Order: sequence, then C-alpha cells, then structure tokens
Amino acid sequence: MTPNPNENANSSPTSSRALRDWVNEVAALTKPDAIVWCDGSEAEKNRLTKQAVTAGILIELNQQKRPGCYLHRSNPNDVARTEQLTFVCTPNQIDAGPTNNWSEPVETYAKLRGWLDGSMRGRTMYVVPYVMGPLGSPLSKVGVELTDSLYVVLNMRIMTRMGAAALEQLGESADFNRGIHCTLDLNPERRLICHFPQDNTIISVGSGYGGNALLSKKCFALRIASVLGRDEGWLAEHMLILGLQSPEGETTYIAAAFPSACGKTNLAMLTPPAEFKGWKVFTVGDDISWMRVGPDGGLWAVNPENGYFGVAPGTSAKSNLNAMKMVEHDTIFTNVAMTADGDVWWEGMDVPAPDGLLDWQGHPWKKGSTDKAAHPNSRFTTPMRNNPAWSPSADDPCGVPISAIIFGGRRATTVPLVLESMDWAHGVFMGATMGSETTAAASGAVGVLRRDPMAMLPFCGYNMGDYFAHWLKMRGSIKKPPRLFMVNWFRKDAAGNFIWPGYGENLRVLKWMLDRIHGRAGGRETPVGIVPDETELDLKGLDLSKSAARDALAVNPAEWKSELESAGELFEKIGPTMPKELKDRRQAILHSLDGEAPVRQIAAGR
Ligand code: GTP
Ligand code: SPV
Ligand code: MN
Repeated sequence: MTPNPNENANSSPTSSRALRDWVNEVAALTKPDAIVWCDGSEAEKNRLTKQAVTAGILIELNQQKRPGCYLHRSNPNDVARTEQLTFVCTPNQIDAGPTNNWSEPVETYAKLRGWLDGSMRGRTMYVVPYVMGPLGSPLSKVGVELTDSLYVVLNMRIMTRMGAAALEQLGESADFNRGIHCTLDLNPERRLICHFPQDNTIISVGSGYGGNALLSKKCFALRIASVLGRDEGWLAEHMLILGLQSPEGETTYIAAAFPSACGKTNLAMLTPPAEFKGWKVFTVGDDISWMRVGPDGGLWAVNPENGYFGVAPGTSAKSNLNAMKMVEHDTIFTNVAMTADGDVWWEGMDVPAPDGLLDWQGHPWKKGSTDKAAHPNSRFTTPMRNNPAWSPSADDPCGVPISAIIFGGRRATTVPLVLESMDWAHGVFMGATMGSETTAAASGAVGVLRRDPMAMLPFCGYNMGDYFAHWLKMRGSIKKPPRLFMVNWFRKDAAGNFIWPGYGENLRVLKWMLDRIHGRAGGRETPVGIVPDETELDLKGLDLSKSAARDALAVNPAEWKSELESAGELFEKIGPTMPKELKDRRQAILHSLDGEAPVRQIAAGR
C-alpha cells in the first residue's frame, strides 16, 4: 500500500478548528492506525476502489460489460435498515414522541463511547466531508462522516457532494453535522443507530448497510434535518422530486412521498407511455426533499443528495429504462446476484436467470429455486448524472418550485388510484393517516399494513404530533401552496393481481393532477377526497377495461370507515401533541361517510 500524505491527523486540510478538534477527539477515542481526509478526487476514488477490491470488500464486475461497476456482498445479518435499533436521544422523551425509540442522551453517549473505545485499532478512519444540497446554495448543509468502512466512503462519494468542495463550503464554521460510523464486528447485539438532534450528531455502530451507515441519507437529511426544519421553518421529507414537461414545453415540479420500496425512484424517472408524445419527465431527486418558502411565497425544493441508492429487484427495461441505463457504468451494486461472466442479475430484470448464477451471498443458485438469487432489498448506488432523465435543476441553488405534493402507500385495498385533497389541512390529514404494507427495505415482516404518516414513520426525528402541527403551520407561510394528492399504484383485484399497470402509466395520473391544477379537469367529490371518473383519466392506448378502471378508482365507504378507525388508533397513540384540527377532521369525514349522498360531481376549475 502506498503511503498517503494525508494519513496524519495534524495535516488536516480544513480551516474549521471545530472540525479539526472533533476529528482529533474521535480519533483519540477510536484509536485508528491512520486517518485519511477524503478530497473527493478521481485519483482518490481509484486508489480506494483498488484497496476495496484487494480487501474483498468490492468484487470487480465485468469491465467490458459494466465499466466502473463493482459488487458488494454485505453480511447476511446486515441487509436492511434496522428500525428497532434506531434511536432518537433527546433529553426529554416527549420530544422523540411515541413513534420513535428513545434513549437518554447522557447514558447513550456513555454506552457508545464504551463501544467506540479503541474500536478502530488496526483500521483507517476516513474523514468524509460532504454537502447536502447544491453547492453554494443557502438551502444546503454540510456534514462530516467519520467512518472505518471503505464501502461507506465509496458510496458517500456517489450519494453526496463529497470532499474538498465540502470543506470549502464549511470554511471556518463550526456548523456541520457530526456523524460517527464504526463497523465493529457486525454483531447485531452491538448495533445501534443513535441521533442526538440537540448536538447535530449521529453515532452509528455495528452495521455497514445503506441507511444505517450512509449517515448523510436517512440519519442526517431526514431525522436530524426534520428537527432543523421544525426549528427553522422548513420541511425535510422522504420525497422524490420530478419535473413534468408538457408537449407545450411547460414544466411543473411535483414532490411525492412513498414509504421505502414503494416506488419513488421509479416515479422520479418514469418513461411516458407511447401515447403521450412530447411529454417528458426529469428527475430532480428520488428519495429526499428539503422544502422552503421561496421569495415568491411558493414552496421550493432541493434534493440534498447527489446519487441514487435504488432498489434493484423489479427494475427492468420495461419498468424503468432510465434506471437500467444509469446502472450500466460507475455503479456499486449491493447484494444482487452475479452471473458467470461477471455481470449482475436480479428478480424482475425481465431476462431469464442465466446458468452459473451466484446468489447474493456468493453461493451457486439453482434454477427454479424458491430462494431469491438477489436479496429483495438489493440495491445500486449510482451518480445522479448517470440518469438519462437527470434534471439540471438538481444543481440549481434556488431549487425548484413545487406545484403538487403526492402521498402514496402500498395498499391492496381501500385507497383509490388517486385522490385530491379539499384543502391544505385535508392534504395534511391524508398524509398523516397514510398506511402502507411493509417492505424488505427494513428488517422485519414484509406485507404487514402499518400507519406510515407521510412515509416518515421511521425518519421523523421528533414527536410525530409536533410534526403534523408543523405541517399545518407551514400553510400560514406559503402564499401559493401546492395542491396535495394521495395515490395508490398497488390496489389488487379479487385474484390478487395489481389492477393498475403502474410504472410509466402512472404519468396518466400525474396528467390528471396537472389538469386539476390548471382547471381543466373535474372529478367526483367524496368524503375522503376528489377522485376522477374513469372518463376523466386519459387512458388512451391503455389495455385496461372500463370496469377495472372503475375498480381502481372506487371509494368504498365501509372500507374507509375501518381505515379511519385504524388512523384513529395512531392519533390516540400520539396522544397530547396530536393536533385537534386533524382529530376533528377525522370525525367530520367519518360523519359524512355515514351521510345520505356522500358523493357529488364537481366541474373543472373547482
Ligand atoms: P426506497 O429507495 O426504499 O425509498 O424505495 P422507493 O420508494 O424509491 O421504491 P422503488 O421505486 O425503488 O420501487 C420499489 C419496488 O416497487 C420495486 O420493486 C419496483 O419495481 C416496484 N414498483 C415501483 N413502482 C411501481 C408501480 O407503479 N407499480 C408496481 N406494481 N410496482 C412498482
Ligand atoms: C429507504 O429504506 O427508504 C431507502 C434505503 O431509501 S436506505 O438508504 O437504506 O434507507
Ligand atoms: Mn427511501
């Protein structure tokens, strides 16, 4: 190994004394053999990639077929976020609220310090400075992750604007998120992901996987940032951001919250159906949105990230062509299957499983086996600019103006394809009562319905009742509020098949939203929101029967009553911080579901 001139704590490249002191302090505790300050350069990437291959952390894939691509196999006990091991450590438990795991900060720091003491002996500690948001934007924030994982460094390099540019943006300031990540021995007994919002600090130990270990993502950009947003008057959300350009050339930006593995990456870069000539979708972001009131009084959003950490299974040329193109080069795959010639494979890729496949754990995989070859939460890490649909506005320091916000879950029943809220508070109610079936993105049972308000249940860094109140309060500062919608791509028929074809066809639903926004479409007003008639949705060229379309759009009062009962249980659980306005809204909707004529036609422009 060639010696690195940076491998000396005293020669730190930062002019922030606070950063220098903190790095020295953590190094004194963890006692690494070397410290490397990452500069984000190509040379550094090449050097660290080589080291990772030599160490067996990365497997070089076929460089003719997939230049710059590598495979990582994580420890089989470490393949998804672990919500039960994720904590919000505020001095008072009420500030974390009943939907977060809480632990007392002084005790938690003491316990973690014990685990961290000498934990990097024989290892290198990498200092990873990064910017969340466009460089130079007043909306952006700096974080620094200290990690002993090369996999984390190489992923952070893709996922964030990492290196010298971040130190430059930080300057002499002491205002940065402090993230400490230590792999330990990957023993689940010594795995904890702890957030200290009052100190802008995260400590994650014992996991090397995704949202547990790439601290920029769920830990900083959502859990910590949601607290910053509460205090500073903005929103940090689990939302994609897309630009939808009409054939006339007008672009409308939409943000959408879906729980993990429920379709954000797919919607953010969808390919319009053939019938939608001249329509284009541009991706600003696929997972996280930071939104503030802009100078014009509208809501403006930036994507804090610089890359995508996307779900592999189900990704095919048919479902998501842009994703297939973007993972052709310079991508790190995690826990996918590997072909005999060093290429990748996963379920739902729409190419048959080849002979000689190795599964995600590196074992030979037999054709016809009921075991998955790729892990259901296998992923790719890809630079944003690899996406053919990448929107240059993703780099705009001002962000993009948001005209609509969508909430959506994975629901086999009850929730129609699309619903528009009556007003902001009703939209907040829709988001607050959202439910979704659990997925492989988090460890635990899959397919269990749970309330996941605004897709933030695992990611809100403070009391959920206060979070709802913050959303309600935001209305007061937004002069031109976006319209709020709810969608469900996942409703099933009696035979258990998805009714709606989904993916690119979802553009048809987005178009109805645009038509609503611009006063061109009507709908039916039901107690739970406005739904289009099947005649109001543009279904030209789609192989979907009239009755299937009706089923996709149906609002069944009996189903909705039990839906609202279940939402009521969440409201109860939240307790004293639960806003009265939302509780009253629930009562009012339940009441009108019992009414005589719960549905009325409304015209375009209303
Ligand atoms: P995270 O990265 O975990 O936050 O997930 P995500 O919300 O970005 O989900 P993603 O787009 O990666 O999709 C997750 C899974 O849902 C994939 O297997 C997709 O193929 C599938 N999926 C996405 N969109 C649709 C859709 O419109 N219909 C159906 N049936 N499946 C979809
Ligand atoms: C999610 O689970 O919502 C993800 C993947 O986007 S992770 O980075 O692991 O959180
Ligand atoms: Mn996500």
